[in-house]
Amino acid sequence: MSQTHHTMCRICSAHCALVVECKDDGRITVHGDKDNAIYGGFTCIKGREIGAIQSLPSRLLRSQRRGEGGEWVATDWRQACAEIGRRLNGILADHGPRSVATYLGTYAYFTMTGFAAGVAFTEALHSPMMFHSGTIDQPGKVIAAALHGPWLAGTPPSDSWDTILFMGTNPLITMNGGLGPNPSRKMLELKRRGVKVIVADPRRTETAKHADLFLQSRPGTDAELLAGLIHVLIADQRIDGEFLAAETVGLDRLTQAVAPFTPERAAAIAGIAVEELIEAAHILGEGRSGIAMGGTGLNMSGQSSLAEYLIMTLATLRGWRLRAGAVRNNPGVLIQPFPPLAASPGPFPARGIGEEMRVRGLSESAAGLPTAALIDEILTPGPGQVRALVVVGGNPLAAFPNQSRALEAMKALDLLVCIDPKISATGRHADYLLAPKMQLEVQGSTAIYEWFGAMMGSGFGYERPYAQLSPAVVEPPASADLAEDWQFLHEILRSMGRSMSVKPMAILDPAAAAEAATALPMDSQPTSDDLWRAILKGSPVPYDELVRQPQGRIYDMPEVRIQPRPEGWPGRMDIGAVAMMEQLAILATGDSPVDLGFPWRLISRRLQDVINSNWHDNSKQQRRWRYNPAFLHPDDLTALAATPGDLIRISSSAGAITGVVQQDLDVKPGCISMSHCWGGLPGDVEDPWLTGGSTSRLVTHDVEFDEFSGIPRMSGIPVRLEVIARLKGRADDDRSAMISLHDPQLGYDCKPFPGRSGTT
Ligand SMILES: Nc1nc2c(c(=O)[nH]1)N[C@H]1C(S)=C(S)[C@@H](COP(=O)(O)OP(=O)(O)OC[C@H]3O[C@@H](n4cnc5c(=O)[nH]c(N)nc54)[C@H](O)[C@@H]3O)O[C@H]1N2
Ligand SMILES: Nc1nc2c(c(=O)[nH]1)N[C@H]1C(S)=C(S)[C@@H](COP(=O)(O)OP(=O)(O)OC[C@H]3O[C@@H](n4cnc5c(=O)[nH]c(N)nc54)[C@H](O)[C@@H]3O)O[C@H]1N2
Ligand code: SF4
Ligand SMILES: [Mo]
Repeated sequence: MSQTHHTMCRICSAHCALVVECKDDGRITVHGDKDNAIYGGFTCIKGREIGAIQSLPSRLLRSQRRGEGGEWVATDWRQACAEIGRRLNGILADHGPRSVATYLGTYAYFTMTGFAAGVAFTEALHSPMMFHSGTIDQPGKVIAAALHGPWLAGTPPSDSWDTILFMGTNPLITMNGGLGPNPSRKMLELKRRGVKVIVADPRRTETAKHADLFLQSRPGTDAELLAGLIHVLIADQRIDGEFLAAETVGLDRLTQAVAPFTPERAAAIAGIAVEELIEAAHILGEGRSGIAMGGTGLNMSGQSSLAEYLIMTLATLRGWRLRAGAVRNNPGVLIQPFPPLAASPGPFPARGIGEEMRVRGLSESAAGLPTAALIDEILTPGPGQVRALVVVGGNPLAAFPNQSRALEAMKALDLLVCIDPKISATGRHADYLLAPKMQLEVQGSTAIYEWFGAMMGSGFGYERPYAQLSPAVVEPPASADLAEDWQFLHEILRSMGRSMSVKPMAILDPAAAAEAATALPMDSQPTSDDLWRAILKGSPVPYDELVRQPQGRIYDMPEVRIQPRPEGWPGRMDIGAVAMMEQLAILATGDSPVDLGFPWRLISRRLQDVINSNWHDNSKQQRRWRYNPAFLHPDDLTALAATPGDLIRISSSAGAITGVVQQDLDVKPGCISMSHCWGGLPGDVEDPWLTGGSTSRLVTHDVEFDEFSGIPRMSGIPVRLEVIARLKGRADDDRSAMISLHDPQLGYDCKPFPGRSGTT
């Protein structure tokens, strides 16, 4: 007899519906739920391995503290929390609330409990220093919304689209915004309907292979490319004049600011043919409904806020906004969406809204605290210096820019605590490792995906009133001593004599959410149910109804129609935001800076089978790649006199790493495409075939950065390449065949490797 349970995968934002079968012998199998109306059985290898990753040898089954001699000592988790509480009390008493910071990473978001509790924890300490991965991801989205002003009704539904523009995103693989859950099905559907897809990316991505027009643009030129497209749209009068007159201000300023970006000039900067730019503008200009969506590539190449602002502005110029009278396709199940109004509240402050950083003139922005500045906040002495860091579901030493400086920062802390199921790169320098339960062992919901949808419009989230809330489906191993991520934070606060008040994430309006916060009991251990009720307080469908449908469903909801803008409503979207027009004026003055000596550009990308620094050690997820190859166009291999399998040294102004060369016809010549969050730490003996290389080590965090969010240039990084070891023969797995060209020794043991080293 086996038992079947329903749950959802929380490994990436898509939250696919899963069926988990627990066999009598303890084995579990996982597959997509074919009966699910939204996903239709769609999953990826990561989700299907969700059971396997819980029993990897690297998994921590007990919390650990650092012993006298620096060794790890297993400890009762409550005991560890009490010790952490004592040390935090000491640091707070000596240095004040600003000395304790939190960093909420990917799995704070995807568990959602980590995020809600992380916010509550930081607030309970009265610390303003809550950092999260959003400001080293796509912070330009929120900055753009602030400068431009959101459109409350949202974006038009995908069945009305005839045009899509993707820039620096590959949603078919990453589930980033654009194609929703089950993106391959959506892409086929859209293509069948004749929707025109334009993709701008230096790499012909899996998504780009479906494009009607692929612009193989140069990294770091999205703003110029967008300015050129907008130039043509305005010149050809391919803009929705009536909508713009009624709902926006700033068209004159925009027209003037894009004037220098003639199609010829913009195309030359972007490294594409002028005919391609004009064709793209024509496709966009014909489109009656659609979306324009940027991703991490657009945000990481030095133009985050401006490029996101221009892509948002382009959609507004075309009038791609849901209008009065239309039916809202998802009135909200777990999350209260913005009011159904065909109106904008207008711009809101993009920066300078909260805590000032002590460095580089940065401050809290609409996108949160600038995470790249956390490194300096730890390393810069003086009042307010950060001395303790609590990391929830994140891995700063893999993910933060400038790995060498980040390492110095982690080492400089008086106290580093990681809530993480493994000893991550960051965990190696922690004082405490708190071992959490993993996804199948805890209750979960699809709320974070709906939340992304409510915040960012269609292409994220669900287009139907779908939701899933499921209980834990398996017990943790009998020998384990684990707690849920939020329980650690509650227990630390309890030991410190503090209270914990959780704001509902179901309510988007910050003031209303603060009003509806739930104070958790501190004299007893609250249950998961207590926490989820607090997170989902105010959900359009009541919690008690949600728990009755653990397999997820589309709810019958009353129809919501978009209402016209109320009489006297003052807000208008600003398509000529002065700060952005100033940035355009600077771009218009000259060519991009020349990085002498660093002729190649290292561009970011994601690998299909792993996510960030996670589960690189699971054999089924290593079938394609065991490491992060350095993908280069064959022309560049010729220029370097390199063959696939050779080792190259990749150097930037910040540092150097070693990469294994792979040939890839899809990469733009002059670019080297490599995934992030691999490699060890500076000082490690790194085997590029086993650990890969850390692209963060090539990033400076304080030289070129976005003035709003502080995100530095993490893609389009100027680098130099040099072959350091060549294959003797054609056996590209046989490492005994490697000959070092420069170093007498490669620094690691070149034993032959079983199995192939990967295929494209
Ligand atoms: N399989 C898998 N899925 C993931 C992840 C993962 O690691 N693996 N990570 C998750 C996370 S944390 C996130 S934030 C999302 C991100 O989702 P995406 O943003 O879709 O991520 P990428 O696939 O890296 O796509 C970025 C693209 O930008 C291109 N690019 C690089 N520089 C530039 C540039 O200057 N301009 C333009 N136009 N393009 C550029 C790259 O070639 C790449 O194709 O994915 C999530 N999903
Ligand atoms: N150079 C470069 N740098 C980048 C990027 C890039 O493209 N290029 N991408 C950036 C982006 S988009 C992001 S989002 C960041 C990623 O930033 P992070 O979120 O800091 O990094 P991850 O590697 O996702 O770390 C997740 C950690 O959570 C742990 N974890 C897994 N499951 C659970 C769980 O259930 N509970 C808890 N508590 N922990 C869990 C994992 O073991 C891992 O250590 O990196 C950024 N850095
Ligand atoms: S696409 Fe994302 S949510 Fe779906 S199975 Fe894969 S990792 Fe899980
Ligand atoms: Mo991310």
